[in-house]
Amino acid sequence: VTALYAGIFTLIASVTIVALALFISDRRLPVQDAAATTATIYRTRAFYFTLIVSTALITLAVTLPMIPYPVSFAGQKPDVVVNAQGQMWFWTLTPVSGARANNDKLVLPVSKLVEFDVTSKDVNHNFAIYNSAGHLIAQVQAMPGYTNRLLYRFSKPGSYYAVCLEYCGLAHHAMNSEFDVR
Ligand SMILES: [Cu+2]
Repeated sequence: VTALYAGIFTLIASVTIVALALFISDRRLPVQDAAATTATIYRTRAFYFTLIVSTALITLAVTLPMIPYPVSFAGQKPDVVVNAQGQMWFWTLTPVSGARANNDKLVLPVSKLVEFDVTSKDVNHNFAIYNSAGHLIAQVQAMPGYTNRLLYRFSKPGSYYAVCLEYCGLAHHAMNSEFDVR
């Protein structure tokens, strides 16, 4: 449904832009000397430049606070540390401190700050965390030879899934590990 709305919006916006361009190009300027024409062109250019830049800045200012990412945890000390290693085609989630594994399944505490140390053993993967409703709640790139730190505080207990979001080969879709928050 969202994709349909986006498509309709893009169609209407495109048609409006083309119609405006045709309307503007159809108007004839009165006969003027070269200097006056140049001045008119410069004025028009300055007007559209100001219009476009201010529209972009206002849109940015209005929409930026709506970005669906959690507040920054920078500078905070994590309560829990977990190693998350990607490999074709599975994740290995190993508790380092503050968490445990129950029958090989990772169990994280609720409302504690969790640090995922994310890396890859082979190619680039993307470590993404989904909740049981299928909503993406955090993600970071998993790169060979480099560790990315992803900080997240789980506010609700339940089942969560580590999923790969970077196409990494044949069984990319199967790179899906469940863990619990209690
Ligand atoms: Cu993948």
